[in-house]
Amino acid sequence: MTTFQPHEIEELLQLYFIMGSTNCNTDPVYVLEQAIEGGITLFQYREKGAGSLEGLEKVRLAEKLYKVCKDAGIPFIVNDDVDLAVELDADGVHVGQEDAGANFVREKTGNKILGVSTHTIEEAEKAIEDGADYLGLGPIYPTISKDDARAVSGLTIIENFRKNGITIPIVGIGGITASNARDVIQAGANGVSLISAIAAAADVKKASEELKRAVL
Ligand code: FQP
Ligand code: MG
Repeated sequence: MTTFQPHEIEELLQLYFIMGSTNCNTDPVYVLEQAIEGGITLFQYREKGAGSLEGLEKVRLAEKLYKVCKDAGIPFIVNDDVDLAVELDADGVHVGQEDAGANFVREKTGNKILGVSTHTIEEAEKAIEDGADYLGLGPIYPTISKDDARAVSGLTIIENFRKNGITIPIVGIGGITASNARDVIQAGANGVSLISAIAAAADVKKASEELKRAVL
């Protein structure tokens, strides 16, 4: 595990790739390697949903992907599973409003990166008070990667958060592609987060490179 300063976290959010085995059409290790070659700046392991790995298999894949990240100098964030993050000594954890509370996660994980999904200014203020390092906002656009996604928020959620004095790092998520990524940054986000636009691409490296150019 590596610790990061706020300005470093802003930079890490630039092209934030999220993935689990069910998002990939081929070997997840290869997909992650290709995405890293294409220029992703941060990775989240999100092993979730129908057909996802459980138990030891979930841990084994996490270990493999963490190693790929470590070798490349890309920080490794675990979605939802605080115990897994602690067990692996991952670089961070991401939790939403239906997951373990951010204050609890902060206490359990020390100075690991803590990301929190928020949908309102109130949730954001609470997350910041609880020690969040960054906020995930979305779905900005319609998405196919999350069955239980909320209503689309559009870019206005990012603009509103900034107008209301939320200054901590923000990453937009949900339906982001190379065509709309620039708009998400222009609305006030520090970066974009995506699953399908990279994991399900025919050429993962090329898709990552295109996204990288869009957010630069
Ligand atoms: N933002 C981000 C990040 N990562 C996420 N996993 C989510 C939002 C969604 O708990 P949550 O978090 O609402 O749903 P799920 O656990 O199914 O992903 F900011 F990192 F891009
Ligand atoms: Mg969650």
